[in-house]
Amino acid sequence: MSPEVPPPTRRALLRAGACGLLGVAAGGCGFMPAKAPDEKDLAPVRARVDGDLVYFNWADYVDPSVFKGFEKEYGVKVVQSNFDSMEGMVAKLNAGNRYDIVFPSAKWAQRLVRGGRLRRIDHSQLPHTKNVFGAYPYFADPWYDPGSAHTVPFTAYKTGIGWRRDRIGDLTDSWRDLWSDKARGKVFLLDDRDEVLGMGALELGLDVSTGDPAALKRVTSLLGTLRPRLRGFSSDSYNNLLNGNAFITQAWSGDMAAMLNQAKDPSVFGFQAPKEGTPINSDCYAIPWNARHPGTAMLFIDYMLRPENVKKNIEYIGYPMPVAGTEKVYAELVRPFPECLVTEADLKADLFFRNGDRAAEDARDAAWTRVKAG
Ligand code: N2P
Repeated sequence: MSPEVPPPTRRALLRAGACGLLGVAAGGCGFMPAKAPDEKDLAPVRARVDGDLVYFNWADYVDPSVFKGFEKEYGVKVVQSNFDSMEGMVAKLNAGNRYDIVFPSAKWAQRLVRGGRLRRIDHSQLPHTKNVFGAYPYFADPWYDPGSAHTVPFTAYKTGIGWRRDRIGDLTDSWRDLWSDKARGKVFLLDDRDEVLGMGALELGLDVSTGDPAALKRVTSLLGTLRPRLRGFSSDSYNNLLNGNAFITQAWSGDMAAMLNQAKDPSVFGFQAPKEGTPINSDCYAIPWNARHPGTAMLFIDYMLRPENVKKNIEYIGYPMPVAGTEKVYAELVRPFPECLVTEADLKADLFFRNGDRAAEDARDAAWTRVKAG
Protein backbone atom coordinates (compact mmCIF):
# COMPACT_ATOMS: atom_id res chain seq x y z
CA MET A 1 0.00 0.00 0.00
CA SER A 2 2.78 2.43 -0.73
CA PRO A 3 2.46 5.39 -3.05
CA GLU A 4 3.94 4.02 -6.24
CA VAL A 5 2.54 6.75 -8.38
CA PRO A 6 5.32 8.80 -9.96
CA PRO A 7 5.66 12.15 -8.20
CA PRO A 8 4.40 15.13 -10.14
CA THR A 9 6.92 17.23 -11.96
CA ARG A 10 7.98 20.56 -10.47
CA ARG A 11 6.09 22.34 -13.21
CA ALA A 12 2.91 20.46 -12.32
CA LEU A 13 3.33 21.42 -8.68
CA LEU A 14 3.80 25.08 -9.54
CA ARG A 15 0.77 24.99 -11.76
CA ALA A 16 -1.27 23.29 -9.05
CA GLY A 17 -0.29 26.01 -6.59
CA ALA A 18 -1.40 28.76 -8.91
CA CYS A 19 -4.52 26.80 -9.78
CA GLY A 20 -5.58 26.61 -6.18
CA LEU A 21 -5.83 30.38 -6.05
CA LEU A 22 -7.47 30.67 -9.42
CA GLY A 23 -9.93 28.03 -8.32
CA VAL A 24 -11.04 30.29 -5.50
CA ALA A 25 -11.45 33.24 -7.83
CA ALA A 26 -13.26 31.12 -10.36
CA GLY A 27 -16.33 30.75 -8.23
CA GLY A 28 -15.97 28.27 -5.49
CA CYS A 29 -15.81 24.83 -7.00
CA GLY A 30 -12.18 24.74 -5.93
CA PHE A 31 -10.87 23.14 -9.08
CA MET A 32 -8.95 24.71 -11.87
CA PRO A 33 -7.38 22.02 -14.00
CA ALA A 34 -3.73 22.60 -14.76
CA LYS A 35 -4.48 22.52 -18.44
CA ALA A 36 -8.12 23.06 -19.27
CA PRO A 37 -9.27 19.58 -20.23
CA ASP A 38 -10.52 19.54 -23.80
CA GLU A 39 -13.34 17.41 -25.14
CA LYS A 40 -10.88 14.62 -25.94
CA ASP A 41 -9.92 14.35 -22.24
CA LEU A 42 -13.54 14.16 -21.15
CA ALA A 43 -15.05 11.96 -23.87
CA PRO A 44 -16.00 8.40 -22.93
CA VAL A 45 -13.60 5.64 -23.91
CA ARG A 46 -14.06 2.00 -24.74
CA ALA A 47 -13.48 -0.63 -22.06
CA ARG A 48 -10.21 -2.22 -23.21
CA VAL A 49 -6.77 -2.90 -21.80
CA ASP A 50 -4.60 0.19 -22.31
CA GLY A 51 -2.09 -0.34 -19.49
CA ASP A 52 -1.77 -1.19 -15.79
CA LEU A 53 -4.42 0.16 -13.42
CA VAL A 54 -3.23 3.08 -11.29
CA TYR A 55 -5.66 2.85 -8.40
CA PHE A 56 -6.25 5.42 -5.63
CA ASN A 57 -8.65 4.64 -2.78
CA TRP A 58 -9.09 4.24 0.97
CA ALA A 59 -6.94 1.38 2.32
CA ASP A 60 -8.61 -2.03 2.55
CA TYR A 61 -11.61 -0.91 0.57
CA VAL A 62 -11.56 -3.78 -1.98
CA ASP A 63 -11.05 -7.49 -1.36
CA PRO A 64 -7.42 -8.29 -2.34
CA SER A 65 -8.55 -11.46 -4.09
CA VAL A 66 -10.61 -9.32 -6.48
CA PHE A 67 -7.48 -7.40 -7.49
CA LYS A 68 -5.70 -10.70 -8.07
CA GLY A 69 -8.51 -11.99 -10.26
CA PHE A 70 -8.49 -8.78 -12.31
CA GLU A 71 -4.71 -8.86 -12.78
CA LYS A 72 -4.83 -12.46 -13.87
CA GLU A 73 -7.74 -12.14 -16.25
CA TYR A 74 -6.49 -9.01 -18.02
CA GLY A 75 -2.72 -9.44 -17.68
CA VAL A 76 -2.23 -6.06 -15.96
CA LYS A 77 -0.95 -4.92 -12.56
CA VAL A 78 -2.98 -2.95 -10.05
CA VAL A 79 -0.67 -0.19 -8.82
CA GLN A 80 -2.24 0.84 -5.58
CA SER A 81 -1.98 3.92 -3.40
CA ASN A 82 -4.26 5.11 -0.63
CA PHE A 83 -5.69 8.29 0.89
CA ASP A 84 -7.32 8.79 4.27
CA SER A 85 -9.58 11.74 3.52
CA MET A 86 -11.29 13.35 0.56
CA GLU A 87 -9.21 16.46 1.09
CA GLY A 88 -6.10 14.30 0.82
CA MET A 89 -7.33 12.67 -2.37
CA VAL A 90 -8.11 15.95 -4.05
CA ALA A 91 -4.80 17.50 -2.97
CA LYS A 92 -3.02 14.73 -4.89
CA LEU A 93 -5.13 15.31 -7.98
CA ASN A 94 -4.51 19.06 -7.73
CA ALA A 95 -0.78 18.42 -7.41
CA GLY A 96 -0.82 16.73 -10.79
CA ASN A 97 -0.68 13.06 -9.79
CA ARG A 98 -2.31 10.86 -12.39
CA TYR A 99 -4.61 8.00 -11.48
CA ASP A 100 -6.83 5.79 -13.58
CA ILE A 101 -9.50 5.31 -10.96
CA VAL A 102 -10.46 7.26 -7.82
CA PHE A 103 -13.33 6.93 -5.34
CA PRO A 104 -14.90 10.24 -4.32
CA SER A 105 -17.91 10.49 -1.99
CA ALA A 106 -21.02 12.19 -3.33
CA LYS A 107 -20.22 15.86 -2.71
CA TRP A 108 -16.64 15.40 -3.86
CA ALA A 109 -17.84 13.70 -7.02
CA GLN A 110 -20.01 16.75 -7.66
CA ARG A 111 -17.03 19.07 -7.19
CA LEU A 112 -14.88 17.03 -9.55
CA VAL A 113 -17.65 16.93 -12.16
CA ARG A 114 -18.25 20.68 -11.89
CA GLY A 115 -14.54 21.33 -12.12
CA GLY A 116 -14.29 19.36 -15.38
CA ARG A 117 -12.05 16.77 -13.74
CA LEU A 118 -13.82 13.53 -14.66
CA ARG A 119 -14.08 11.64 -17.89
CA ARG A 120 -17.61 10.70 -18.92
CA ILE A 121 -18.51 7.04 -18.57
CA ASP A 122 -20.46 5.29 -21.32
CA HIS A 123 -22.69 2.85 -19.43
CA SER A 124 -23.22 0.75 -22.55
CA GLN A 125 -19.54 -0.22 -22.34
CA LEU A 126 -20.17 -1.70 -18.89
CA PRO A 127 -22.73 -4.51 -19.16
CA HIS A 128 -22.87 -5.07 -15.41
CA THR A 129 -24.07 -1.54 -14.71
CA LYS A 130 -27.54 -2.66 -15.70
CA ASN A 131 -27.79 -4.30 -12.25
CA VAL A 132 -27.05 -0.89 -10.76
CA PHE A 133 -28.88 1.68 -12.85
CA GLY A 134 -31.70 -0.65 -13.86
CA ALA A 135 -32.50 -1.55 -10.28
CA TYR A 136 -31.66 1.57 -8.27
CA PRO A 137 -33.41 4.61 -9.74
CA TYR A 138 -31.76 6.80 -7.12
CA PHE A 139 -28.36 6.11 -8.64
CA ALA A 140 -29.50 6.33 -12.25
CA ASP A 141 -29.83 10.08 -11.73
CA PRO A 142 -28.18 11.18 -8.49
CA TRP A 143 -28.01 14.84 -7.42
CA TYR A 144 -24.21 14.81 -7.42
CA ASP A 145 -23.84 13.66 -11.04
CA PRO A 146 -26.96 13.94 -13.21
CA GLY A 147 -27.51 10.75 -15.17
CA SER A 148 -24.42 9.27 -13.43
CA ALA A 149 -22.66 10.58 -16.51
CA HIS A 150 -19.20 10.52 -14.88
CA THR A 151 -19.58 8.09 -11.98
CA VAL A 152 -20.81 4.64 -11.02
CA PRO A 153 -21.84 4.13 -7.39
CA PHE A 154 -19.58 1.84 -5.37
CA THR A 155 -20.85 1.81 -1.77
CA ALA A 156 -23.47 3.40 0.47
CA TYR A 157 -23.20 4.07 4.19
CA LYS A 158 -24.32 6.15 7.08
CA THR A 159 -22.45 7.61 9.99
CA GLY A 160 -23.25 6.50 13.50
CA ILE A 161 -21.64 5.39 16.72
CA GLY A 162 -19.66 2.23 17.31
CA TRP A 163 -18.96 1.21 20.88
CA ARG A 164 -17.80 -1.51 23.24
CA ARG A 165 -20.63 -2.90 25.31
CA ASP A 166 -18.11 -4.65 27.54
CA ARG A 167 -16.69 -1.26 28.60
CA ILE A 168 -19.62 1.12 28.76
CA GLY A 169 -22.80 -0.98 28.57
CA ASP A 170 -25.86 0.18 26.66
CA LEU A 171 -26.33 3.54 24.97
CA THR A 172 -29.35 5.78 24.53
CA ASP A 173 -29.51 6.01 20.73
CA SER A 174 -28.30 9.62 20.76
CA TRP A 175 -25.21 11.49 19.57
CA ARG A 176 -25.07 12.65 23.21
CA ASP A 177 -23.73 9.18 24.05
CA LEU A 178 -20.34 10.41 22.84
CA TRP A 179 -20.31 12.50 26.03
CA SER A 180 -20.81 9.41 28.23
CA ASP A 181 -18.85 9.74 31.48
CA LYS A 182 -17.91 6.07 31.29
CA ALA A 183 -16.10 6.71 28.03
CA ARG A 184 -14.23 9.86 29.04
CA GLY A 185 -10.73 9.85 27.51
CA LYS A 186 -11.64 6.90 25.27
CA VAL A 187 -13.71 8.75 22.73
CA PHE A 188 -12.76 9.17 19.08
CA LEU A 189 -14.32 11.29 16.37
CA LEU A 190 -13.78 10.71 12.67
CA ASP A 191 -10.93 12.80 11.33
CA ASP A 192 -13.30 14.42 8.88
CA ARG A 193 -14.48 18.01 8.80
CA ASP A 194 -17.98 17.40 7.52
CA GLU A 195 -18.64 14.41 9.74
CA VAL A 196 -17.63 16.18 12.94
CA LEU A 197 -19.42 19.45 12.20
CA GLY A 198 -22.39 17.45 10.88
CA MET A 199 -22.66 15.47 14.10
CA GLY A 200 -22.73 18.68 16.17
CA ALA A 201 -25.31 20.16 13.81
CA LEU A 202 -27.58 17.12 14.08
CA GLU A 203 -27.34 17.21 17.85
CA LEU A 204 -28.51 20.84 17.72
CA GLY A 205 -31.19 20.25 15.09
CA LEU A 206 -29.29 22.22 12.42
CA ASP A 207 -28.58 21.46 8.76
CA VAL A 208 -25.68 18.96 8.47
CA SER A 209 -24.05 21.10 5.78
CA THR A 210 -24.58 24.47 7.37
CA GLY A 211 -22.14 27.18 6.40
CA ASP A 212 -23.87 29.86 8.42
CA PRO A 213 -21.36 31.44 10.80
CA ALA A 214 -23.86 31.82 13.65
CA ALA A 215 -24.95 28.17 13.36
CA LEU A 216 -21.32 27.04 13.15
CA LYS A 217 -20.57 29.00 16.28
CA ARG A 218 -23.19 27.00 18.14
CA VAL A 219 -21.75 23.79 16.70
CA THR A 220 -18.19 24.60 17.72
CA SER A 221 -19.19 25.58 21.24
CA LEU A 222 -21.05 22.30 21.64
CA LEU A 223 -18.07 20.38 20.29
CA GLY A 224 -15.84 22.34 22.65
CA THR A 225 -17.54 20.52 25.54
CA LEU A 226 -16.62 17.18 23.97
CA ARG A 227 -13.05 18.14 23.13
CA PRO A 228 -11.53 17.50 26.62
CA ARG A 229 -13.12 14.03 26.68
CA LEU A 230 -11.57 12.98 23.37
CA ARG A 231 -8.71 10.61 22.88
CA GLY A 232 -8.40 11.83 19.32
CA PHE A 233 -9.61 12.22 15.77
CA SER A 234 -9.22 9.12 13.64
CA SER A 235 -11.06 7.54 10.74
CA ASP A 236 -9.71 4.10 11.65
CA SER A 237 -12.70 3.36 13.89
CA TYR A 238 -12.46 -0.33 13.15
CA ASN A 239 -9.01 -0.77 14.69
CA ASN A 240 -9.53 1.74 17.50
CA LEU A 241 -12.48 -0.26 18.82
CA LEU A 242 -10.91 -3.66 18.23
CA ASN A 243 -7.70 -2.79 20.07
CA GLY A 244 -9.57 -1.03 22.88
CA ASN A 245 -8.12 2.46 22.37
CA ALA A 246 -11.70 3.55 21.81
CA PHE A 247 -14.64 2.67 24.02
CA ILE A 248 -16.83 4.71 21.74
CA THR A 249 -16.31 6.31 18.36
CA GLN A 250 -18.06 8.06 15.55
CA ALA A 251 -17.93 5.54 12.71
CA TRP A 252 -19.01 4.72 9.18
CA SER A 253 -21.55 1.90 9.19
CA GLY A 254 -19.59 -0.25 6.76
CA ASP A 255 -16.43 -0.19 8.85
CA MET A 256 -18.45 -1.42 11.80
CA ALA A 257 -19.90 -4.28 9.77
CA ALA A 258 -16.40 -5.27 8.65
CA MET A 259 -15.21 -5.17 12.25
CA LEU A 260 -18.04 -7.37 13.38
CA ASN A 261 -16.95 -9.85 10.79
CA GLN A 262 -13.46 -9.97 12.32
CA ALA A 263 -14.33 -9.83 16.01
CA LYS A 264 -13.80 -12.96 18.10
CA ASP A 265 -16.87 -12.08 20.16
CA PRO A 266 -19.17 -9.78 18.18
CA SER A 267 -21.55 -9.34 21.11
CA VAL A 268 -18.93 -7.09 22.73
CA PHE A 269 -19.55 -4.42 20.08
CA GLY A 270 -22.49 -2.27 19.13
CA PHE A 271 -23.39 0.12 16.33
CA GLN A 272 -26.20 2.66 16.55
CA ALA A 273 -27.64 5.17 14.09
CA PRO A 274 -28.64 7.98 16.49
CA LYS A 275 -32.21 9.20 16.60
CA GLU A 276 -31.28 12.83 15.84
CA GLY A 277 -30.34 11.64 12.34
CA THR A 278 -27.35 10.13 10.58
CA PRO A 279 -25.41 11.52 7.64
CA ILE A 280 -25.79 9.35 4.57
CA ASN A 281 -23.25 9.01 1.82
CA SER A 282 -22.09 7.07 -1.18
CA ASP A 283 -18.63 6.55 -2.62
CA CYS A 284 -18.33 6.10 -6.35
CA TYR A 285 -15.99 5.04 -9.10
CA ALA A 286 -14.63 7.91 -11.19
CA ILE A 287 -11.98 8.26 -13.90
CA PRO A 288 -9.92 11.48 -13.73
CA TRP A 289 -9.62 13.43 -16.97
CA ASN A 290 -5.85 12.91 -17.04
CA ALA A 291 -5.88 9.13 -16.41
CA ARG A 292 -3.31 7.39 -18.57
CA HIS A 293 -5.27 4.14 -18.75
CA PRO A 294 -8.97 4.97 -18.80
CA GLY A 295 -9.79 1.86 -20.85
CA THR A 296 -8.40 -0.41 -18.15
CA ALA A 297 -10.31 1.62 -15.54
CA MET A 298 -13.53 0.94 -17.45
CA LEU A 299 -12.76 -2.79 -17.48
CA PHE A 300 -12.06 -2.66 -13.76
CA ILE A 301 -15.41 -1.03 -12.96
CA ASP A 302 -17.28 -3.70 -14.87
CA TYR A 303 -15.19 -6.46 -13.30
CA MET A 304 -15.96 -5.12 -9.81
CA LEU A 305 -19.67 -5.23 -10.65
CA ARG A 306 -19.72 -8.92 -11.52
CA PRO A 307 -22.02 -10.50 -8.92
CA GLU A 308 -19.33 -12.81 -7.51
CA ASN A 309 -16.97 -9.87 -7.01
CA VAL A 310 -19.64 -7.68 -5.45
CA LYS A 311 -20.29 -10.48 -2.98
CA LYS A 312 -16.62 -10.83 -2.10
CA ASN A 313 -16.23 -7.08 -1.65
CA ILE A 314 -19.35 -6.70 0.47
CA GLU A 315 -18.16 -9.42 2.78
CA TYR A 316 -14.62 -8.09 2.97
CA ILE A 317 -15.23 -4.36 3.37
CA GLY A 318 -18.62 -4.43 5.12
CA TYR A 319 -20.30 -1.84 2.89
CA PRO A 320 -23.50 -2.46 0.91
CA MET A 321 -23.43 -1.83 -2.83
CA PRO A 322 -26.38 -0.81 -4.97
CA VAL A 323 -26.24 -3.89 -7.18
CA ALA A 324 -29.38 -5.94 -7.81
CA GLY A 325 -29.16 -9.46 -6.47
CA THR A 326 -26.60 -8.76 -3.73
CA GLU A 327 -28.98 -7.32 -1.12
CA LYS A 328 -29.29 -10.64 0.72
CA VAL A 329 -25.53 -10.95 1.08
CA TYR A 330 -25.45 -7.68 2.95
CA ALA A 331 -28.55 -8.33 5.04
CA GLU A 332 -27.01 -11.62 6.14
CA LEU A 333 -23.68 -10.00 6.99
CA VAL A 334 -25.19 -7.29 9.19
CA ARG A 335 -27.81 -9.37 10.93
CA PRO A 336 -26.28 -8.50 14.32
CA PHE A 337 -26.01 -4.77 13.30
CA PRO A 338 -29.22 -4.09 11.37
CA GLU A 339 -28.64 -0.35 11.61
CA CYS A 340 -25.88 -0.77 9.03
CA LEU A 341 -28.52 -1.32 6.35
CA VAL A 342 -28.96 1.60 4.00
CA THR A 343 -32.41 1.83 2.48
CA GLU A 344 -33.82 3.85 -0.40
CA ALA A 345 -35.70 5.82 2.31
CA ASP A 346 -32.36 6.64 3.99
CA LEU A 347 -31.06 7.96 0.69
CA LYS A 348 -34.15 10.05 0.15
CA ALA A 349 -34.07 11.45 3.69
CA ASP A 350 -31.13 13.24 2.13
CA LEU A 351 -28.72 13.86 4.97
CA PHE A 352 -25.95 13.95 2.39
CA PHE A 353 -23.23 16.54 2.89
CA ARG A 354 -23.71 19.20 0.21
CA ASN A 355 -21.32 21.64 -1.37
CA GLY A 356 -21.77 25.16 -0.11
CA ASP A 357 -20.64 28.33 -1.82
CA ARG A 358 -17.13 29.59 -1.23
CA ALA A 359 -18.05 31.58 1.90
CA ALA A 360 -19.86 28.60 3.43
CA GLU A 361 -16.99 26.20 2.74
CA ASP A 362 -14.51 28.71 4.18
CA ALA A 363 -16.65 29.12 7.29
CA ARG A 364 -16.67 25.33 7.71
CA ASP A 365 -12.90 25.15 7.27
CA ALA A 366 -12.47 27.78 9.96
CA ALA A 367 -14.89 26.00 12.30
CA TRP A 368 -13.05 22.70 11.79
CA THR A 369 -9.73 24.37 12.55
CA ARG A 370 -11.20 25.68 15.81
CA VAL A 371 -12.56 22.26 16.76
CA LYS A 372 -9.26 20.52 16.10
CA ALA A 373 -7.20 23.12 17.90
CA GLY A 374 -9.45 22.61 20.94
C1 N2P B 1 -12.40 3.33 5.32
C2 N2P B 1 -13.50 3.34 4.33
C3 N2P B 1 -14.06 4.68 4.29
C4 N2P B 1 -15.23 4.80 3.46
N1 N2P B 1 -12.17 2.07 5.83
C5 N2P B 1 -15.99 6.02 3.76
N2 N2P B 1 -15.93 6.94 2.73
